[in-house]
Amino acid sequence: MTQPAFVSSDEIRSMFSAAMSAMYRNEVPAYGTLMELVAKVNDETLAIDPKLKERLEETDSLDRISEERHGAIRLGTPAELAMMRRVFSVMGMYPVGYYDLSTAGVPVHSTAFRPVGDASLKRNPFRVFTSLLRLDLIADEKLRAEAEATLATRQIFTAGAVELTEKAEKQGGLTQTDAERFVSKALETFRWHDKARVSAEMYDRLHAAHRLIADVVSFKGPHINHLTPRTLDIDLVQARMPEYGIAPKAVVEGPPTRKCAILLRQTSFKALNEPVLFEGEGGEWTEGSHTARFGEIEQRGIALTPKGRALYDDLLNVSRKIVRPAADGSNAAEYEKALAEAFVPFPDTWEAIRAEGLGYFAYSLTEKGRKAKADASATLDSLIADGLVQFDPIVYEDFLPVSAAGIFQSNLGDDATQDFVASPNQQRFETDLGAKVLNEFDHYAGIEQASIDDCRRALSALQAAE
Ligand code: OOG
Ligand code: NI
Repeated sequence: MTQPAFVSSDEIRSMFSAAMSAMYRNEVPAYGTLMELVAKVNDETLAIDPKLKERLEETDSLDRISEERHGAIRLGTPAELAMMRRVFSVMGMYPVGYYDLSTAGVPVHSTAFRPVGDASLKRNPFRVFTSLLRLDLIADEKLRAEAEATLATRQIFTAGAVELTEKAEKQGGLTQTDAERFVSKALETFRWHDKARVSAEMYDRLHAAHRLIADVVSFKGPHINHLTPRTLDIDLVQARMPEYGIAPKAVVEGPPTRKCAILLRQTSFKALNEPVLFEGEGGEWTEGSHTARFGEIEQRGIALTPKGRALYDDLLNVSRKIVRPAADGSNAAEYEKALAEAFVPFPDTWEAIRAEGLGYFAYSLTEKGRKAKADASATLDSLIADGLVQFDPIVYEDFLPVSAAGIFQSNLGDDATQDFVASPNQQRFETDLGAKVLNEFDHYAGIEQASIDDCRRALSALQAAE
């Protein structure tokens, strides 16, 4: 008997992100408008920069350029997090990185479920920034107990999604028919529900403790709170949002505009105030509102080494000591100026970034290197100097805690800043997750090393062929 063929997990992720995009555009029309603007700016940028277009044609699939790169959800319990890991695993998405956001006044810690490996990222780069609410940071014990009790009685996964996840685990994959069913059943978890599970009175108390707590505890599931396409010119999209009737957050998060893009720059439009219904004691529904969902854009640059990242963190700190971006945008221009000035010490050529060991690069043989009788044991620097080996930046595929906090804050309202005692607890997070998260630096270093090994192997083969 022949086994029915399984669909690849990359394919399931592609189906899933397409379904999520369609659902979100339908639920949040402003997001559809943002997508149009992003596609237009990407087209314009490519039209005036044929070199960029050529490079993207070689390294990326140009036709998918404006597709979503990430989304985000916020979970309420360890059990939800553990099950979510299994669901994402079916789609080839694994937990990478640990982000403690308590330091930034947001009572969550997080990871990003994402494809690892070049081929999977190229096929579809979709990832989900996933946060777990930290009820241990709620000071009010009574409220904490109530929130816990409320969360304990919800089931965010459909029976079909659970069943098909188990099936995929047992069989090692899903057939096309099962994969399609899985995608539609898994999607339900991310849907918006306008009927709250708590009374208006409880919602108000949760909201007063922290707006994020109300967002996680009050609803039937962890509605996707934003999706994020890739833009080739984030400053231009930010500047044009108002023309399209959408209100951008005050400033772009992350590094300043540079020739050599580093890490990640992101901005969003402000979360919308949406109608929700609360059930009264007599079973009647009363109208209220909730602010959670928005749209975001991102532009990615090179992954930095621990040394590069430390320099980035230092310079960001320097700029924020000079000007802290105000939520209302009133000092946006000053902030941008301070940020640009603070980053002057960060080299802005690939050669210097490489020479100083600040970024990760993928190495490959040049045209000349592919024909040469080079000494395979020569140093990398001399192979580069001889024009035999070239290097390209490895793209940063993860997130930045300070930026993430900025995105959270701008969508929680200006009054939401709150101090928590910094208390990263990666061990607790991993216990709840039921797995260890991948260390992002090890991951990039591994990609870099593999590319160097490939070069040496190819050079040795050429030498041996003499
Ligand atoms: C997640 C915010 C983090 C990003 O792009 O840094 C994030 C959230 O608001 O739930 O998505
Ligand atoms: Ni985001």
